[in-house]
Amino acid sequence: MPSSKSPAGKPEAPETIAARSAARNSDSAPANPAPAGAAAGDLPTKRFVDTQALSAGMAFNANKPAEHGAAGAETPPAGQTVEPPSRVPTGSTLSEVNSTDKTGTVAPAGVNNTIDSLDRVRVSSEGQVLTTNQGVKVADNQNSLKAGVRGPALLEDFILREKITHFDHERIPERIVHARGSGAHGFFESYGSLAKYTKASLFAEKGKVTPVFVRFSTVQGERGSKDTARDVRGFAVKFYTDEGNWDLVGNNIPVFFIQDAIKFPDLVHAVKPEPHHGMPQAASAHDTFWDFASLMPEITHMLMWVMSDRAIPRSYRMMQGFGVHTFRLVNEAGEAVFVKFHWLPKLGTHSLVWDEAVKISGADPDFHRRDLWEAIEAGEYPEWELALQVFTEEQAESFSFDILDSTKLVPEELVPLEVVGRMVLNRNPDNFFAETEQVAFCTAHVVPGIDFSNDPLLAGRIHSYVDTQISRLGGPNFHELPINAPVAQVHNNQRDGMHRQAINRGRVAYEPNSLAGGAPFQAGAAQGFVSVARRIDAKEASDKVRAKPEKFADHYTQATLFFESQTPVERAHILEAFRFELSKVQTPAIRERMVAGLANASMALATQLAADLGMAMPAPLPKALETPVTPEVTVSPALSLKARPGEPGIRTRKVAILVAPGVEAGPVQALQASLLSLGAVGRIVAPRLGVVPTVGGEKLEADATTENSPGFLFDALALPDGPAAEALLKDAHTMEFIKDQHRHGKTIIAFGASQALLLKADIPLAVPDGSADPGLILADAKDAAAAVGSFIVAVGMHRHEARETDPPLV
Ligand code: HDE
Repeated sequence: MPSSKSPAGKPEAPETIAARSAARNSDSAPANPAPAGAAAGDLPTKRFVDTQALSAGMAFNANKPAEHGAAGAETPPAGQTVEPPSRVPTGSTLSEVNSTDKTGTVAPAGVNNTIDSLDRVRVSSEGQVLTTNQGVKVADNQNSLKAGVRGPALLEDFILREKITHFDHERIPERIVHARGSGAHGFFESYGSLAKYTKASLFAEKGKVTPVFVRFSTVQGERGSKDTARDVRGFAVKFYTDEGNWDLVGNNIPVFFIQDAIKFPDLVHAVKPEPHHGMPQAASAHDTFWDFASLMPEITHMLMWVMSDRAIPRSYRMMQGFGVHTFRLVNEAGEAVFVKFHWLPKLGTHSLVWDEAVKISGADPDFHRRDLWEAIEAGEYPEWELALQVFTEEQAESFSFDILDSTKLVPEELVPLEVVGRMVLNRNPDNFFAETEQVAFCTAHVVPGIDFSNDPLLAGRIHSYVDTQISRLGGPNFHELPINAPVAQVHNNQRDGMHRQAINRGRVAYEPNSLAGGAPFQAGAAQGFVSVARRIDAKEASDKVRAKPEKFADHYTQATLFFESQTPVERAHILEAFRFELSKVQTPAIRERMVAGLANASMALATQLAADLGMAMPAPLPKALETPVTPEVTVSPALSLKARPGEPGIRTRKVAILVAPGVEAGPVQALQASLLSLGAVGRIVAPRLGVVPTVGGEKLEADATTENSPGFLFDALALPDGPAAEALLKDAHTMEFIKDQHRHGKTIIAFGASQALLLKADIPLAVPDGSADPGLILADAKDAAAAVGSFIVAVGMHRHEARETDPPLV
């Protein structure tokens, strides 16, 4: 207790006693300052005295004039602050000095503990006893509490009720789009300083490392839908920079369906399962999507991409990523340039073929999730390089397209890519729900040095993500969820709301203030985020309008560019995809309108499509812009998937080694060893699991079966020598296995006797043009080693397209 005697033991003066008495009330204080020395040894009085001194230190709001007029807009001053005389006046309570295991000690000055590494919330139950959520040990987790062994169950069973109540609420709403996804942790490393373009701290110097969390996703399907649907893939990266979180929420396709955010709900309603019967799941092949598409000609460029093999990637690890919109980079001097962001996969860009994607979706709907998880578990960390296309506003003005139009890309031949860093994903989440499901990306999350352009689609996104997350994640405090919290300090006057976790010290939750010495105070232009002031020029008047810039009206030039830049096989796949999708449409008028629109992008494509759909070729749709646009480039090889084969080799590819009792084990085991040494996986697949008797008595065990792991799940196939081949001849699963491998362009090696299997499966030894099939390797016992060498080279080619015919021969 504070004493009413001075330290020397003399009774205190009446003024001191009065001041100390007054300081013990929380609703008023004397008009006069406390006498000198009254605060000594008396905390309530010290709080009163120090608070008065702190507040008086801010005589007036000195920054007020800087809030007005244009002059200060680009360089707001730092907030006004006063150093408190002690920590007493800024605390919530004098009793903060009393600590328990629960309260902990006084908050360390200027620290927000909620942003500590994820270690603060990791839970390991190794060797621990089961408890309730209140920490009460549970004696019996097998029986509910009953009145007698035959019941009834009792309402007082708080253990049962807590368990079931929590279970009842385990699900949260899924994302309205991009519901199906998979994520991983990793890091970004800058290759050098980008100071000339941007002050963003993650690009400050060579070797600077920033933690990231990445989530890949499909767009249309629900949370439990298949991975291999034909769809654009989300590619969202959260950079936990030391100056706050930057989310680059991109896709694996550099353009988008629409030009203005106001059309997004229409697009999503059109592509989602039709509302009357809830079908089809995770598919655009239905009337409402193509009805909308055929009435929105700006979609044509994006349609070319989503009908291409880009929309059925082999792996998340083998996709490019794009920021899509034009953003801005801003340097220390406040100079801004435009930028487009690109992710380039180290493994190159590779895709499935449609027949394969359809089959995989049945056998393993988690194909991409499993692939990402397994690669990281195996230490085969996926890696991308970040590349920028940087250009000035003057350059942009001269382009034949508008850089604010998200249905257009900037050809690499026009503005080359600058590689500026790399991203490695090297850690799987501990818990799918806590991390991958609760992560909340947002285009509004930018850091100093990165800014928006006027892309009207981007503007809508800046609003949408936070808004949707408030309902998905149950209130406004989802930024406190461990996966979303930044590693940079968080200090502001936002308070309360559902599920608030931070326990803020002190009584001040407003700014300006004098009672907390001004803190937290505005950072000012020197440290804080300042929007680029310079407007993007528009020739049109700056009236309030609902309109689009004129260049947005060119709906077809880049659709043509994309189509013309594809290889013949890629073009054939685009045709087949349109044919499949439109064949699922029930309304002939929609098909007709769609084909008529495509005619404006490629007459060849549209004519063949009309023939394949059994319809007469319609007249091309009228164009919004009849004057032809002269593009800077008419062919861009970089737009083909083949432009980026990635590093050579077969790392992480999966090879089925098909065996049966009576297998010649030697070559099989040698092959499995070679594959492993090259970073690939050879999997022993047999009609049944378990030990497989071999000719030479070697120990061989199958860990997969033709039943649980069909052929299309593998990148290549090896067929064994020995009497096993005869057993396999009688197994129709084997025939399907081989046919699918062949049809999907995969490499097949057949040792000795198993060549009979190829014969039975009707596999031609040559490709349709008569030349030898480079993906078909026949191995004799004597030259087995050389054959394995050729096999590995052929697997490294990924797919043998020379086999392809429409329809398939096998
Ligand atoms: Fe999104 N988008 N989007 N989007 N988007 C969402 O946010 C939206 C767009 C993208 O793994 C939602 O948290 C609007 C373009 C990804 O969690 C929602 C518009 C691009 C993800 C939303 C677009 C994207 C989303 C749903 C047009 C590529 C998944 C759940 C104006 C550059 C992020 C959520 C993750 C998710 C709105 C267009 C990419 C509803 C309004 C263009 C990768 O807020």
